[in-house]
Amino acid sequence: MFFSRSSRLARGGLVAAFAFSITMGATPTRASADGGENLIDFPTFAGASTMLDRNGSADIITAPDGQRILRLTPGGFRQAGSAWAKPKLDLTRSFESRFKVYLHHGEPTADGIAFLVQSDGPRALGGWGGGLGFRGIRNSVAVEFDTFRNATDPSNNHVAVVLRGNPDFHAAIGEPSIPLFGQPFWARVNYDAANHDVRIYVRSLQAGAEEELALEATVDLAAEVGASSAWVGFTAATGGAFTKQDIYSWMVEAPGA
Ligand SMILES: [Ca+2]
Repeated sequence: MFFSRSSRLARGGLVAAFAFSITMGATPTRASADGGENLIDFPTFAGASTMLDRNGSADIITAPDGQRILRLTPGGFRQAGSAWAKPKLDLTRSFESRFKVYLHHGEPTADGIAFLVQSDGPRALGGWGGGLGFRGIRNSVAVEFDTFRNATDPSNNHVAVVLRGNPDFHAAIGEPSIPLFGQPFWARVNYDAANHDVRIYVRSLQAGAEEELALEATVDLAAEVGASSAWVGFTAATGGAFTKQDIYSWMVEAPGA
């Protein structure tokens, strides 16, 4: 494993501190105590417009609380949006991606968001509705947070790993205990490159909430996307039911040597 037990515990504390400071509106400090390297660091999306390629309905907007956020869908009919960080991510190294998600407004809830690594390019954008904005991005691995039950879905509140841009098939699936819609939550995607181990954690922002492991899967990211480095970012979509789907913060960190 890449992290020692003690550093894992330390990281958990840092993540908790991060979330708390953001919730309180303070400026967080960088999580560098373990010697990790911040590859992508958006505590908010202020000033991020030149560092993110955005497609379809995705845009950087000002939320009601004044924070600059990444809004993947603004709540319209049959929308799809994607946003990719300009620098590519080295998939032969371990990394951890943390992001704060808020999916809100509209019933029924639809359709959800996905965190992706993909080698199709910075203009990659997939299909609306159950396509979650990534259907058809063939050289990709998606971690989806799906809030609408399509025919091939187990529920309207599931997390899954999806390969080759086909959300009709889940390589691995989990159903977290927290609601993905209606309340903001933190997600953490941890990739251990040596063991090809992907772990997805979620945690409610509610006081006292504990992080839970929503899903663990074995996926060789570089082999799946057919490249040693790839674009990394988010997609989302709406269909006949439509909601606002926002990312408030996003960090990607490589662990220290
Ligand atoms: Ca779905």
